[in-house]
Amino acid sequence: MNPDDALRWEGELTLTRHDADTGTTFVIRVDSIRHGRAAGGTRAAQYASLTDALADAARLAEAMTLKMAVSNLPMGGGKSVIALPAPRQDIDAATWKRILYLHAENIDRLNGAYWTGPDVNTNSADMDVLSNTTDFVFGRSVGRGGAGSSAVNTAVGVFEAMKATARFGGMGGFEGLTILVQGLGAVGAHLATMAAQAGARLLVADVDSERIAWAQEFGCTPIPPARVSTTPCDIFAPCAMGAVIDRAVARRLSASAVVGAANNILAEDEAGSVLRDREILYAPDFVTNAGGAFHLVGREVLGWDADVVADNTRAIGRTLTQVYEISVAEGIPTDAAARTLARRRTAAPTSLAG
Ligand code: NAD
Ligand code: PPY
Repeated sequence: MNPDDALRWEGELTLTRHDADTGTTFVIRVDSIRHGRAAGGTRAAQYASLTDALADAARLAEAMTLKMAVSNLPMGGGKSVIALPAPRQDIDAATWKRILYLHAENIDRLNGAYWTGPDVNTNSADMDVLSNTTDFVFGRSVGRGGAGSSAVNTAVGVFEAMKATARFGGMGGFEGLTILVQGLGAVGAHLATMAAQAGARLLVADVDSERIAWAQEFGCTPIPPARVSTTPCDIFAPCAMGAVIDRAVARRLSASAVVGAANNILAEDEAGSVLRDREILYAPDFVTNAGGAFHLVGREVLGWDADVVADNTRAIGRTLTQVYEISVAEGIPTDAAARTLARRRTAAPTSLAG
């Protein structure tokens, strides 16, 4: 990671704190509050350096700004990164509780400029713990008055994006399509189930053998995680971590389209250009994975019921089709086209379904 990438950031606010007792470093980055209070989840992971944690938080926060804008949601973008001293599964319950307490204290100090929610390695139970100390939390469990997990709705939105991509790319329906899902976690497992039920052939990769065993039970074919970028398929669906497609991967990818849930799928802008040159349709992640934001912000801020959340989540397919059309009309990669659409939508009056 180039250290300048972390410093050359044009966002609004950064909070950092180190706790020597637990060996944990906390980062909150608010990218933009131009269109509302910033929101975005809390990611807990190990980072090689503070620079890496800052850079990851910056990229994730910017993706939240774009997600809110392109989805017509009246919020800005932010994200938290908790840089752990050990893998999450090796951190004992008391230490994790202390880490969450400190994180909640940090969020509270921002006085509502930033609202958190679940992300990789945090869940609704963790949001319940944070909410003991701060009010600025999305995605508490339903029993505690929150909207609960956003994963199912995220998967529904990604599935809508796949259908729109198959239509736009002339692939037809799902019958006979081969879909490769990387990561069978909370989102990927639902996505694989929906795609299989729609008649697709599923290839799956996960580093967790239990997830693979589960998928094999309903007829999915496992492939080694290291082979995801070279295994031929119609749609590649990254649903594990970000930065999976750099220029080299984009040059060797053997898929007709990339449609996934992971935030920041492209490791670098140039990868989007390579995909375009190779006529591989890339569905920008901040468009496809907005189902989680529709669920959390829709339920907890806008007072939507399940039907309105579903209407807006279905609209992800139409938004993505507009992105593809802009990309063709203006001769630009789809990622740039989605940024253009986000800018247009924040300049125009909001029009949410329902
Ligand atoms: P998760 O932690 O439940 O699942 C991730 C899965 O990926 C796990 O099964 C893990 O074993 C697997 N995995 C990790 N490294 C892998 C590798 N190298 N190869 C293959 N598999 C690997 O996470 P999730 O909630 O399902 O989210 C998945 C992605 O979608 C994340 O990047 C997240 O930021 C993004 N996302 C999630 C939501 C949501 O509502 N949950 C919303 C927007 C974006
Ligand atoms: C994401 O969609 O990437 C998130 O971080 C989830 C989220 C969405 C909206 C508010 C808070 C968290």
